Amino acid sequence: MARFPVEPFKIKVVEPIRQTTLAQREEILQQAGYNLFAVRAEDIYIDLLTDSGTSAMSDSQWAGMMAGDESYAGCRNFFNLEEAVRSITGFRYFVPTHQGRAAENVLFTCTIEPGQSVPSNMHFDTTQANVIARGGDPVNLLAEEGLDPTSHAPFKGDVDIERLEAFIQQVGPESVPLGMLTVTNNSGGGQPVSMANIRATGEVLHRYGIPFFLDACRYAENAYFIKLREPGYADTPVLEIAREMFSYADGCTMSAKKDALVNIGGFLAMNDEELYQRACQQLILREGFPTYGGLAGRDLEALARGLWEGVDERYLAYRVAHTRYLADRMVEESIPILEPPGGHAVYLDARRFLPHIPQAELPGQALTCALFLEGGIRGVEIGSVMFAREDVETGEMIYPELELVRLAIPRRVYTQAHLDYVAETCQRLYECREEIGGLRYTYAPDLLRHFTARFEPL
Ligand code: P61
Repeated sequence: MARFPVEPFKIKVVEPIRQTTLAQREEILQQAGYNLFAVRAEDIYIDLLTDSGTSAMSDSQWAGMMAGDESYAGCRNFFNLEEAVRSITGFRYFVPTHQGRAAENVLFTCTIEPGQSVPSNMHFDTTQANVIARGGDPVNLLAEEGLDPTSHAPFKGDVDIERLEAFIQQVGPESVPLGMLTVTNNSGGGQPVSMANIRATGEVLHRYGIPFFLDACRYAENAYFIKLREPGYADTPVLEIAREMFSYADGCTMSAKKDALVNIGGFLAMNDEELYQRACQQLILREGFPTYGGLAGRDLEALARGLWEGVDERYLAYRVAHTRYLADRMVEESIPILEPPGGHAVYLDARRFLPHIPQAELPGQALTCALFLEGGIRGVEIGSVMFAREDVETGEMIYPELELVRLAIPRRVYTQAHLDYVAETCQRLYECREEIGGLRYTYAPDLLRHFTARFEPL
């Protein structure tokens, strides 16, 4: 019997993948400086680096690509997208961007002055880096449960409302140009934020006159978790849940490469007309004219259609259960993962997987490399390489509380057999975990270090 809902689609186009030998992988890893971002995708067997831009598009989306109108201004696909964005988010204004970080860049350029702070449950790395790039301070105020990988709390993406209010009072509302929530919380295990918490965040921020933006790239998965887990929502359609989530916010940044099922695209949406006008100026400077914003007409069309497909409940039921299937297989084998699993990924808990490697020796990165060597699988470290920061006063490294390896599941791409292979590879690795050693940097850039850093085994 199938262990999770049968895929609500069938496969029309396939792309071959190939396994390499251990000797080849050793050579590849060494050449890549022990950083899997530097490995060619063709040398990866199962690619779980990211769920971003890696979705399989539907036949409707591909058909939409052929209906792309490549006019510079006012192409018809923009209006299809406008209808989808307005209908789903309810925000009055929006601009397309080429991806999520471009929306962040435009928003923060319009809002943040040097020295100001942007609180959130947990910023993802591009958001954090874009706040810092404006001279701002990204502040994470995740509620405590979210930092405990073993807690089974239903909404481990919730922000700590009391700390949020205390923080605003401490720095003064004039130092907080906006507040954010990342739904679901990608840096903390893909955990959802409850409706109650989204509502309360809006109330606190608005009490101090501070605008509230959602980092909405996985809003549909978040909405589906609300349906599954929050009392009172079991019979509410996901689309309505999503609309309610957005109704408490003043705008959102969106990387459409996630829940809108496209390979490229994003947008920035808001209610404030004056902010919209300034965003248009920034957009023209950085991305393009406001009816295409860094995308081709065909991409706008795929995005408009993908937004609707992303809130389809049969798809979401399959999606969340598909991820859960991999997590359950890991738990059966006692492999330490962050529980419960998120919507888009299973996160290995590198601290408990490799307790013999101290954070200074980068256990998450070491585990990422070991997984590639063992089975040609590519995950991504979400731990010290991505987030450790130097204390400006003492010069000491501050390590993040969570040391994770994320196995992100591309949407509509891999089958149950692929996931079985991943679980079996992790199981083999777990059995010989004591043989895995730490790493040290041979090169580490200042900003978004993990993309281009290089390492060597200790
Ligand atoms: C990901 F290794 N995420 O999860 P853009 N907000 C949030 C994201 O998850 C996110 C963006 C904003 C990626 C891609 C990625 O170091 C990495 O469309 C919650 O990628 O610009 C992206 O959206 C930015 C992977 C990004 C990374 C940075 O895999």
